[in-house]
This record gives sequence, structure tokens and C-alpha cells, in this order.
Amino acid sequence: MKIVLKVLLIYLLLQIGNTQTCLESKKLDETCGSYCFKVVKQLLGHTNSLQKQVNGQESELKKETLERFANMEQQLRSLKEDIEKPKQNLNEETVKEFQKLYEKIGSKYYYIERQHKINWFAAVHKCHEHGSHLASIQNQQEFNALGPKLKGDHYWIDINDLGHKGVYRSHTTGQATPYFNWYNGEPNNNGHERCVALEERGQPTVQMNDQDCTALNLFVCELFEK
Ligand SMILES: [Ca+2]
Ligand SMILES: [Ca+2]
Repeated sequence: MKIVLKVLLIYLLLQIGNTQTCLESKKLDETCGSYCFKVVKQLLGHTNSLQKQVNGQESELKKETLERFANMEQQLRSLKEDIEKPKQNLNEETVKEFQKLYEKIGSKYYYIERQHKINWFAAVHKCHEHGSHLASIQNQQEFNALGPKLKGDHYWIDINDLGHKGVYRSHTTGQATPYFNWYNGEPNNNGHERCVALEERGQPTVQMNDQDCTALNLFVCELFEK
């Protein structure tokens, strides 16, 4: 009899689940008899009480989890700031180091690359990395000061006619180029020549020639005026 009762109790607990309703109590009473009903009812009461505790703990757990997520998000944000900050400082430091390489020639500061030859676009980028721009010669005085420093090779400057063929502009300002000093016969737009270099052709100083922008040349960067 005791075994039958136990099996029945387990069955009923499984069937009834978490919520006790009047209907279920009635059904239980009919199925189980009054003694059994009293015992099972107590057990169900205990189960419900446990369930409430579990529900309470679940909501606490949810709250705690949300708080943890918020905390993690804050930590990630702060970590991101920490990572970006030194990078910014490093760039500023790098720029300062690069700018030590600039020399005053005439009234402006220039960096003359004498080893690595790159195309015009890469030269634009390289000067930007220094916090400067490709040399933008404004007048005869600047040309006279810089020219003698550029020996034996081709050096990119900021003049180009990439926008409209034959209309030369300064890449630095986007404005029409204020000063030219072309070799005789240049610019000749030979093939696809849209970028300008200073070059020496056995003359006492360099002069301008339009070249293919993908040609590999040395280059001159110039610091922005403060
Ligand atoms: Ca041209
Ligand atoms: Ca040319």
C-alpha cells in the first residue's frame, strides 16, 4: 500500500507541475482520497513556495547579469579609449620626429627624400604622414632657394593636372598653380603625364617637367606655414 501511495505521489507531482489550481486540487481530492490529499497538498504548498523562491532568485540573477553586462560594456569602452589614446600620442610623437628632419631653405621648411623613389600618389601620402604636403612653390624666390638643393634626380612636387588636362593646380591648395618654371618643350603631356617633378638635365638647376604620376621619383615635402 505504501509503495502504491509513493508512486502515486510522484506521478501527481509530475502531473501537477508548478501551479496549483482549484481544479487540480479537486481532481487530486477525487483521485487520492482525503488522507492522501492532505499529504500531497502540503507537498504542493512546499513546492510552490520553493518555486517562488526560485523565481525570486531568477529575477535577482537577471538583474545581476544585466549589471555585469553593463559593467563589462563600461570596461570595454574604457579599454578602447586606453588603446586609442596612446595611438594618438604615438602619431603626434611620430609626426614630431619626422618634422625634426625638415630643414629651413629660404623662408620655408622642407624635407628632401634622397633615397626612396615612389610614385606621385605615394609621395602625397608620405608627406601627409609627416603632417606636411608635397612642396608647393609659390614664387621665384622659393624656387631659387630650393632648386640648388635638388641635384641629379627627379623630385615630385604638388603640381598636377589630374582634374583637367592642361590645367595645372596645387594639390595642397586646390588652386591654380601660382608659379611655373618649365623646361623648354614642357609640359608636353607625353603619353599620360599629369604630375609634375623638378628635375635636372645637366642644367645648373632643376626645372619642371610633367611626368606619368606612376613614375618612381624622389620627392620634396613642405611644412604647413604656422
Ligand atoms: Ca600634363
Ligand atoms: Ca613631360
